Amino acid sequence: KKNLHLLSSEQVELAKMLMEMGQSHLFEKWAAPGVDDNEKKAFFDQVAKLNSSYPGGLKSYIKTARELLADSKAGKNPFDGFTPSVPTGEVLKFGDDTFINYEQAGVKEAKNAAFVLVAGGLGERLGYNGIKVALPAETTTGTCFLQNYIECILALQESSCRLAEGKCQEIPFAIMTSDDTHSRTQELLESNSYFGMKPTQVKLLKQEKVACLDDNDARLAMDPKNKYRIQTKPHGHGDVHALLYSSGLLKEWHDAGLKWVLFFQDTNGLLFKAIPASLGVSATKQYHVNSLAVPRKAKEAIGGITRLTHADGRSMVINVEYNQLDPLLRATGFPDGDVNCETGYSPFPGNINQLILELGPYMEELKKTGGAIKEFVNPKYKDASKTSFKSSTRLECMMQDYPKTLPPSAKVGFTVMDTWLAYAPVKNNPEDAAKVPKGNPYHSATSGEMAIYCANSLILRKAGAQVDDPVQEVFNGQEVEVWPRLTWKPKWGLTFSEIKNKVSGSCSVSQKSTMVIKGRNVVLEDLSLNGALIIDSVDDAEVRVGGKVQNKGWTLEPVDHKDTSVPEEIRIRGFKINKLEQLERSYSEPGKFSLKP
Ligand code: UGB
Repeated sequence: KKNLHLLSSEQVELAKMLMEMGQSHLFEKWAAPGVDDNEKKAFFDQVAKLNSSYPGGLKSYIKTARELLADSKAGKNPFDGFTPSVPTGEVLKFGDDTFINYEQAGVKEAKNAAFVLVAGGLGERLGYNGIKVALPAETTTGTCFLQNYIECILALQESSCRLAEGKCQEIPFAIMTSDDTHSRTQELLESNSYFGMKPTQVKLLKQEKVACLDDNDARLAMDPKNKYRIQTKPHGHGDVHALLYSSGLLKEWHDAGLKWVLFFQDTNGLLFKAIPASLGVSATKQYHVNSLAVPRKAKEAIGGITRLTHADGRSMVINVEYNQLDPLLRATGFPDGDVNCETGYSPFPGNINQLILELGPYMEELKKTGGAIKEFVNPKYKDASKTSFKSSTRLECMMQDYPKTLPPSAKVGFTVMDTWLAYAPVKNNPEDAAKVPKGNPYHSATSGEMAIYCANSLILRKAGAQVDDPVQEVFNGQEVEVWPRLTWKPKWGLTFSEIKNKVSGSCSVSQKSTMVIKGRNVVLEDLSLNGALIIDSVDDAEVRVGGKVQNKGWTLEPVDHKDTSVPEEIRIRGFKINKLEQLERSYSEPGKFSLKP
């Protein structure tokens, strides 16, 4: 009370609220009036921020925390009354007619879409010192994830525009950052001229952290280093919904006539190969919510898409997080829990957290909820009495839990794609990846890069080229398939039809080969590649590449992930590229050209 004169009237209200909500301990160690006044004011600035950035404010946060902590203490099952079953969804096969038709429909719709990347996570499991979106997706070209994402969106924009006969719209791109990633994301964009996107097309939304909790009464935790600050931790990717809503961005998109919002994560170098077809599924099936999924190995660290049916008749299709699926199955009549079925995979498709939401119904729902997502709490208790925690905890939320508040009438579906086409995230550090049980994916920088070469090789094969089989090699203790290192810019071809149109005659590629296509109108025609080939060209140049390209090429040389003389982004993959010899051509003038060595 003796410090009240320092505060504005709003801050006085916040102080009262904290006292009423059982948070008087926050002030117990405060110095006498007149001492540390600036710190005391800063404390209330922090409280005001925590209050305004949470839907319903801090009071609501503390109330929800008490309820969830009581449920957790009582061991209440969050799925009480629900029985899981395997849902049905759209299962796509790359390159068949259905797939091609969905891709076509998706490209058409893309002009009505907005993209949202959630990139607030630090990636503790990966242990990389930089931001994850700055990591090269592959090191043949060194293109980082953010550049790849932006170039894919621009390529989609152009293809969509072409189909709409020039009625073009810029596809908006929002990135959710956090204090851990915001300035470095901004710098990465600015120092690379937004990778070709217009700066106005990109919006950064920073998520705030939430207050930590010390005990089952939801007493807010003090920052261990500062008695005038509350300790905070990330709230999870679920924040993206409240941020899109409170920033007014959703309304802006809605007013501009957009129809779809596509959410994706920070390190999946394959993702956009699956986007056109899955957007096509959303548009054709009129799904309010469409989750992208891949076949999932039992107990793999990705959530399982599950139908949950309640005893009272309610039913929903929702992601059940990987640590919850096994206990849920065991508790509901599946004594073996989460196990592979005869296909060698879990019957529950794996959620890759790529969501496509129809904007109209999404806006309507958010008007009701403000974007608040059902939260959970995961305290680490000291002992079985569950009365105290090993360290402070906080409420968390996940973006894929959005459908939990939807009415049963909502059309919630999912689309299963081949893993090789759609999903290769970079999440695990080399040590942990090397310990992954055989047959399960590593999800490391090594496997993420190899997956890109594999996918590109398989796509070219399907487009008619003869591409040699991979060889097995071990990098950073992980056995991987090494395919020819084939890469191309998204504008060369994002959909299968686009790529197929650029491969003609009888083309072949040996395993040791590397190919980098940077130009838009490059056609491979009777090309026999056994080495490295790099082609760059301006958009108005049409280059036909054929004949026999033979040289020493580029090789992969193993490096040890502990060798700190090698840059971190290289050593975490366990190899570096030795550029021995290549055929490199650049076409900087418009016109028709032919390269036939
Ligand atoms: N992220 C944020 O933007 N803010 C945060 O506070 C936290 C994260 P992780 P996770 O890929 O297959 C998810 O850590 O959460 C961003 C799904 O829940 O990589 O363990 C972060 O930057 C799971 O169902 O993954 O697991 C990143 O882009 C499964 O689908 C994204 O959120 C799994 O991903 C995901 O964060 C998957």
